[in-house]
Amino acid sequence: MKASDLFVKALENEGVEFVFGIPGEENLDFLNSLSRSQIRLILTRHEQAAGFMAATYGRLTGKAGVCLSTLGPGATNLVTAAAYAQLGGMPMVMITGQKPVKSSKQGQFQIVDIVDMMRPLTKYTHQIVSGSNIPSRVREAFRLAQEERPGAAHLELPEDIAREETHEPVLKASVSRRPTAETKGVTAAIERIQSATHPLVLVGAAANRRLTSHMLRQFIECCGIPFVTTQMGKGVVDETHPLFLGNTALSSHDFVHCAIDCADLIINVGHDVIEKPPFFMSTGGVDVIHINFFSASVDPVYFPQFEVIGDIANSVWQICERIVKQPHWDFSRFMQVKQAVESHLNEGIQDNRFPLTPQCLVADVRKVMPEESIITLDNGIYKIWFARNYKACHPNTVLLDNALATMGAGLPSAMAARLVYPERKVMAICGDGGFLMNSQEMETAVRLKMNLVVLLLRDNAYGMIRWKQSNMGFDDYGLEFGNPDFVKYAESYGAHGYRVESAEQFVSLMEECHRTPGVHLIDAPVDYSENDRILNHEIKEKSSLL
Ligand SMILES: Cc1ncc(C[n+]2csc(CCOP(=O)(O)OP(=O)(O)O)c2C)c(N)n1
Ligand SMILES: [Mg+2]
Repeated sequence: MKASDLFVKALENEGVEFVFGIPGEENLDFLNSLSRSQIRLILTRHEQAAGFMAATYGRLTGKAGVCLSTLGPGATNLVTAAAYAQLGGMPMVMITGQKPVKSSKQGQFQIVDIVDMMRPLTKYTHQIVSGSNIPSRVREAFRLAQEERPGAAHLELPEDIAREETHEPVLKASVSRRPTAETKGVTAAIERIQSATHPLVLVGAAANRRLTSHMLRQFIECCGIPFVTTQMGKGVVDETHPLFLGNTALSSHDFVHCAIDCADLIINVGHDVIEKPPFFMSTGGVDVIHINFFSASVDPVYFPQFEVIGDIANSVWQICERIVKQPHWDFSRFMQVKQAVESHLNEGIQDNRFPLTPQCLVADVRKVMPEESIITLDNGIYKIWFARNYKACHPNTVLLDNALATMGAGLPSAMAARLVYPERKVMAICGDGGFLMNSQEMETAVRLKMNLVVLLLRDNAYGMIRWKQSNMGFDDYGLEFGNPDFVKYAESYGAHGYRVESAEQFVSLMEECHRTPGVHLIDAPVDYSENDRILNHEIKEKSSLL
């Protein structure tokens, strides 16, 4: 068998459904083998977008998403996506080509040491030097990419190796279960929760990676302990739940931090330091129980006193089985915070000002998106508004990146969500800066006949940085740009383009887009003039009075 055929068989053996990417001449044997497989090639217009799609496929399914590029420039284009998957805990396997390694007549043309380049960005990076190693190296790449904490893995398949004859069989994954927490650690956690007066649950990214939703909800309801979410922990437990207090979109000085400040114990389910801190620990401050698949990396802002390490759902189940609800638990202050959060979240949601205000925009998007639908966010100031104001009802229905926090992933991740969940409504929400970093994928989406809505928030600027600039007392300088006519831009791809002309028209326009097949781009002018007043001042002042 040709080694590239064996490579594709090894991918089939891992259950791979899609390979996202752009082949180069060094991948042509692999591409030819792929053409005879059930695995679908999703040809993209930039390798970075292919990487974002593969990572999001991994994020949604728990199975590594696969992306493909050529050597040199194709592989260097995968760098940001590798970091996105690695920091975000998303399983992804990257396959890159290379010139022949045994003998080559091309000098150093296009040759970069990709294996070394990928080292700080991956859990595993390896050059395949013999066809017979393919089964074990592919299995190892998938094992490491998928095992907690998930991340990126990289395999380089040189041209001459891909063409070799080989006779190895593929290797099946072993039958195994994730390790579970040991009883004494669970007992210590239970005792600490029972002795606390104001325990609070925090739900973070890892809880969104596996099936933890059911057990966690049961635990919260059995004990009646209120919960808050991190940006990447949204939706694990329904945020419309009466015990939901709010999201830690801001790191401090929001209403939700009044609850965190009052808590004497935080039961931290699935958060780790890769996310922007939802709160800051300090010496002599609140105690934290870290419940996660892996132990906590110690950091000046995070040094939990207790750890329950193992499968999260199992740990929560063990705690739930043995914990006794305590009469001295006092959640009255938390519920006061909830009231303040809810009334602040309702402010401005019916504001008919045009251009649209962020509060109104988020509320309108929530109105048109059914509970199980998915929004994917690019990176900009609106991410804070969505994390804070948009209530997620189901796991992984708000896909945002609070780890690498890169721009450019909004559209590709929506496309991956579309492929994984063809029956759900999917909307990408992007700034005019981030959208144009991967807008070429509109062509891919149209070619694949996707039903997809892209909501483009236009302030003709890198708004997030302008907000920070103003917050830091700097003059407004250097962050405004011009834009193409987005309606014509969409149409030039064969997509539908719209421009929002009034606040009243916005909801019906989004509904019409969701009803009509095809790719839709909505150019929505936004009014960010109050970002600084609300996010930097008003929230701080009002919450300090609580
Ligand atoms: C690839 C990348 N480059 C730069 C940044 C820094 N950055 C964060 S948000 C932002 C501005 C985003 O602008 P836009 O997409 O228009 O969204 P807005 O904040 O204006 O709504 C920038 C430059 C980043 N996070 N990622
Ligand atoms: Mg912008």
